[in-house]
Amino acid sequence: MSRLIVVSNRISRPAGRGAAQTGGLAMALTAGLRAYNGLWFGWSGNTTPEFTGEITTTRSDGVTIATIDLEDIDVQEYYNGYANRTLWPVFHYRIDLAAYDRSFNQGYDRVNRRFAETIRPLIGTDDIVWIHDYHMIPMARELRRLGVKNRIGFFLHIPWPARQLVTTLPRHRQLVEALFDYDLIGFQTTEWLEAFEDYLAHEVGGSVLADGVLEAFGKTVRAGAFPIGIDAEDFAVQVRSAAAARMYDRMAAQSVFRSMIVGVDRLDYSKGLDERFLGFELFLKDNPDFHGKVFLLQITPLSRDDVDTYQDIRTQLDTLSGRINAAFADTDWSPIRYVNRNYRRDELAGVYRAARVGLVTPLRDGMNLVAKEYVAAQNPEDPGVLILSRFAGAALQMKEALIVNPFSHEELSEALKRALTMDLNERKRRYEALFDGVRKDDVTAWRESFVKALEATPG
Ligand code: ADQ
Repeated sequence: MSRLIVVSNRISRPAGRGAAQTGGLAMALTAGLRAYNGLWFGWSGNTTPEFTGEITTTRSDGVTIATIDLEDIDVQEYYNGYANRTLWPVFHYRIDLAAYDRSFNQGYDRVNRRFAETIRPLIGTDDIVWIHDYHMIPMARELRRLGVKNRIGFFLHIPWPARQLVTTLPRHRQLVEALFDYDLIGFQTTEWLEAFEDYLAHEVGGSVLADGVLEAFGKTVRAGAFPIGIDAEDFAVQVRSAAAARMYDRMAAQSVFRSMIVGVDRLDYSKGLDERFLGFELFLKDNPDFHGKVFLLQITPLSRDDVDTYQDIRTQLDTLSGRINAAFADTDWSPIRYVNRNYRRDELAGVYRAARVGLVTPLRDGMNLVAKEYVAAQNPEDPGVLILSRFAGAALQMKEALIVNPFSHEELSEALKRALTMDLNERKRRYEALFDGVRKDDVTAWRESFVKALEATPG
């Protein structure tokens, strides 16, 4: 088959199977590229005083990695600006947090053009190009302008929001039209795909033709739902590792006579952390008999710390966890352990396994891989219970979880009680169905179905 070229904003270096690296998207792409002798192109994460387009190439574990440095202003306008201050909040239903600034648009277009111009000479005639996520929406348009005729696919890792939100974006029409320069657009779920189709029908007179072909702007594009999964095989290796066992023992020693509830999320307002803390607070108020018998371990590495909103939410969560602990703690017990650091994947696997409840309650999430990792880490003989937000893409697949509305503190509180008191038979039944899905719909199935669909497009 042809070579696969993957383009994404950031790159994390492949570190081999079983390596304890982090990152949902990074894990997924590394696994994919290894199978296709692929090339992965993106921003190095470094800045340079003046953009040169100089590519740094390294080869690691069957994957060629090509990176470029960006100027400081690029990072401000494109990454911290249009991507994370405009698109991310709007696509996660937080138009109240979105900033619209002309310089952000310009930076976004400039960086996409720079990416396209730099990678253009690396694209061979038979290569297929797979572009990832909201940072890179106009990249196909730029590549087409440079004469690239190859098949180009796009995958959106985050939700596609309802059209009433998309239309708040000052340049929504151009943004959507740029997607019609791809051969295939992939969404995480049918819900996000339908929202996209709804926008086309109502805003630009588009229509859905047969076989997932969409028509608008006098062009056609194929689109489909391709739910991402975890590298289940690799995760099984992590779960069986010595580091996972050590972490499991450490956590188990902490939870003698106590049940642990775990949350693992980047620090982001879309993850619903304050609502989660408030739901847990209500649970403690409503269930005094659980005092001293349960604690919530919330593992939350800081992210996007250059963006003000992220600093605000950090302060908010510090205050909230402090307040709840002050109100309920006893000499030998604090209800919330709130930890702002990264763990290795094998260590996380041990933490998940030791937790009686996995609490995954984003207010809006493209998919959510933590839900799948939590299930994959469970002991089949004594599995824990997954509580999952109905607003995570994963909820469409993981129906045997306890599905909740994360905005409702009552629902969170009731689900916690139900999970903590669920009998072994019901826990096993739910776990087995969930684990089956996690194993079957893994990252390999995702990658293969997308690449196959892209190869099958008329080009
Ligand atoms: P994210 O918003 O980053 O991804 P998610 O899918 O939950 O969300 O992936 C997070 C990953 O980071 C998981 O693999 C998790 O284990 C890891 N992680 C989180 N906290 C960690 C910690 N403290 N230490 C180590 N690892 C940690 C985006 C979209 C999602 C979509 C993914 C993949 O927002 O909806 O599921 O891309 O498409």
